[in-house]
Amino acid sequence: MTTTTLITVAPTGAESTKADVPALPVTIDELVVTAKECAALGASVIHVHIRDEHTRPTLDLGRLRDTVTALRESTDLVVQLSSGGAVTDPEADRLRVLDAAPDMASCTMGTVNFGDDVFLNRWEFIVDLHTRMQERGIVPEYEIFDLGHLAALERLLGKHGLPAGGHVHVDFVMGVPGGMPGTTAALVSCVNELRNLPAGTTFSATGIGRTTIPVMLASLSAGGHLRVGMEDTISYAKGRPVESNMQLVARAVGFAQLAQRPPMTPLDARDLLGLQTSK
Ligand code: KMH
Ligand code: ZN
Repeated sequence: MTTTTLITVAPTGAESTKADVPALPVTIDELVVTAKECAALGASVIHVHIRDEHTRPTLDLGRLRDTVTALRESTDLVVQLSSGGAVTDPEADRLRVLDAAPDMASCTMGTVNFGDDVFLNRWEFIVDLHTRMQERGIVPEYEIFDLGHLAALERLLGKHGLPAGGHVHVDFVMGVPGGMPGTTAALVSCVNELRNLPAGTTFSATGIGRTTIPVMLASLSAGGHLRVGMEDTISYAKGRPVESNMQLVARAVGFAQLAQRPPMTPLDARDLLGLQTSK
């Protein structure tokens, strides 16, 4: 059982609007402030979606590059760019995210219904993303929205080899309407399937909306890591909107400490994830 906890903050996402959620960090400056504060609390990885000047989701390459630079200059967090973007983003734009040279990028392992939308991840697109990341030394976080996505990952690694750095890390994204439920039983099912993946595979988990707390507790008790943030949860408790990403990270740190698995440092996270330890 691991003795520390990797905490990823996912501060923005592509789904909430700034008008509905004014505390959402949408400018580079807001992202940097959030990143610094979350790092000080115990986050070691930041999962980044960016917005344009109108606060709409974008995959603009220049803006992505500026964001990576700004986050690197102001924190030692592992910078993970979303290659998922918004459900409307074309595949070419999603692949181009890698040109911003992040430490990590997400790689979703299959198509999933996503509320009223469809989050499309064709097999050939997944292979393209995985192999381009291998070539560039970008470490993937494989996003698992459903149990079958783990079977797809087993197939991917069997056909195309291990990711850059050699370590496999997955993130269970639970409670998306259309994906697996955010329950302990579903998390245990996923953990059981990890036996088909390379020894040492690690996992984090995040529960969307009101599943955030059950998923957090289940993940900690199963030896997993945590992802929290306003990408996934905008309500702190019934009738209490989230005030900031820091509030969610602080709660995750509290749970991790109660589990006697305090947050790991960004350096330890780099080591765990198979990233180069010099920035
Ligand atoms: N916004 C979702 C459609 C990822 O970042 O890779 C996709 C998502 C997953 O958030
Ligand atoms: Zn995301």
